[in-house]
Amino acid sequence: MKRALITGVTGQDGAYLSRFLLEKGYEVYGLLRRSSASDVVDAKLRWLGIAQDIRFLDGNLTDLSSLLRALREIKPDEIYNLAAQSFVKSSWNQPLLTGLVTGLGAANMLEAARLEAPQARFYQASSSEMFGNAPQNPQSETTPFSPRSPYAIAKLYAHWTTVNYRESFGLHTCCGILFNHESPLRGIEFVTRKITDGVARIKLGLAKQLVLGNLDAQRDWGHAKDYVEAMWLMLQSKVPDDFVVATGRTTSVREFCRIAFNYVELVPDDYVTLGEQFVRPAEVDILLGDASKARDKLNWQPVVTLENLIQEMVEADLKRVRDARS
Ligand code: NAP
Ligand code: F7E
Repeated sequence: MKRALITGVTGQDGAYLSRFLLEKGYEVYGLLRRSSASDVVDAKLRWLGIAQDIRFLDGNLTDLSSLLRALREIKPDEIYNLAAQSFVKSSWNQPLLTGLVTGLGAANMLEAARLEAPQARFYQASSSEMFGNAPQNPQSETTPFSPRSPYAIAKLYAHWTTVNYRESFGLHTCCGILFNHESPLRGIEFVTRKITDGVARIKLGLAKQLVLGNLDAQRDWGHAKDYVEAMWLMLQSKVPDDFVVATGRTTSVREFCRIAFNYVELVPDDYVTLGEQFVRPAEVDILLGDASKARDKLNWQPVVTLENLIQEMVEADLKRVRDARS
C-alpha cells in the first residue's frame, strides 16, 4: 500500500486529492496546523465523507522541525505540497506571511524531504498567477513568468526552489502550474464561490445584492476533481517534469455571473454592484492555459465543463443555504 503525505489537506484540493488517493488504495496522511477552530477545520473532508480515513499529523509549513518529524514517522512514497496562504487579495495585506508560508514553506518541505525522505516523489502546487499579464495567450510551460502579487512572487520562489532541488539533488520533484480550479468546496472568499453563494442567498430571499470587484478579469476555470488527477499523474511519471493544467477556455467574471444567475432564472444586472474594496492593487487581466503537454505526456484531459461546474456549485449552495435556514 502506497503512503502519501498531503500538506494543505484541509483545503479544497487537499480534500479532493485525499478522496482520489483513498479510492486508489493509498494510506493518506495529512499535515494539520493547530487551530482554535478545531471543530470546523476538517469540514471539507467531512463534506466528502472521508475525514475519518485520513491520518492527521500536527505540523506547520513554517516549522521545519514538524515537517522533519512527520516525514521520519511516515516515510511517504509521495508528498503533495498543497499548503499555502492561497488568497491573492490577502497577499497584499499579509505579504510577509505569504512569503513565509507560500514561498519559504515550500523550501522547508523540500529540505525536509531531502533530509528524511529523499526517495519520495514530490508535487509542488505552482500557479498560473506566476504568469501575471503574460505577453501571449495561451500560456504554456515555456511562457515567461511575470508575477503581479506577493502571492505570485512567493509561488515563483517555491516553483524555482522545487526545480532546483530536482536539478541539484536529483529529487523526483514536479511542479503543476495549475490554472484556477473550483468546486462546491472552494473557499467563500474566491470569486466563483462568492458568486454561487450570493446567487443562492438572493434566490432564497436572504440577500438583495452581490458586491464584486473587477468584472472584466478573465480566468481559465476548471473543476478541482479533474485537476487533482493531474497532480497524481505527474508523480506516476518516471521522469519528473513541470506541467500546465488548464481547460483552454477563458471566461470573464461578468460571464460567470450571467451563467450562475441564469441558472436560477435571474439576471445579474438587477443585483451585482461594484465594491472598490474588492479591486486589486495590480490585476492579472487574462489567464488562458495551454495544457497540451499534460495531454500528450500524461494523457490528462479535463472532463467537467464550466456550465456543469457552475451548476454543481449553485446547487450545492442552494442546498447549504436551505439547510442552514431550517
Ligand atoms: P486552500 O483551499 O486555500 O487550502 C490551503 C491549505 O493550506 C489549507 O489546508 C490550509 O490550512 C493550509 N495552510 C495554510 N497555511 C498553512 C501553514 N502555515 N502550514 C500548514 N498548512 C497551511 O487552497 P486550494 O485551493 O486547495 O489550493 C491548494 C494549493 O494549490 C495552494 O498552494 C494554492 O496556492 C495552489 N493553487 C490553487 C489553485 C486554485 O485555483 N485552487 C490554482 C493554482 C495553485 P487551514 O485549513 O488550516 O487554513
Ligand atoms: O479572483 C476577480 C479578481 O480570488 C479571480 C487562487 O486559487 O487562482 C486563484 O486566484 C478574479 C480576479 O482567484 C471579485 O480580481 C472580481 O481577477 O477567485 P479569485 P485568483 O486571484 O485568480 C490562482 C490560480 C491561484 O493560484 C490562487 O491560489 O476575480 N474578482 N470581483 C474578484 N475576486 C474575488 N476574490 N472577490 C471579488 O469580489
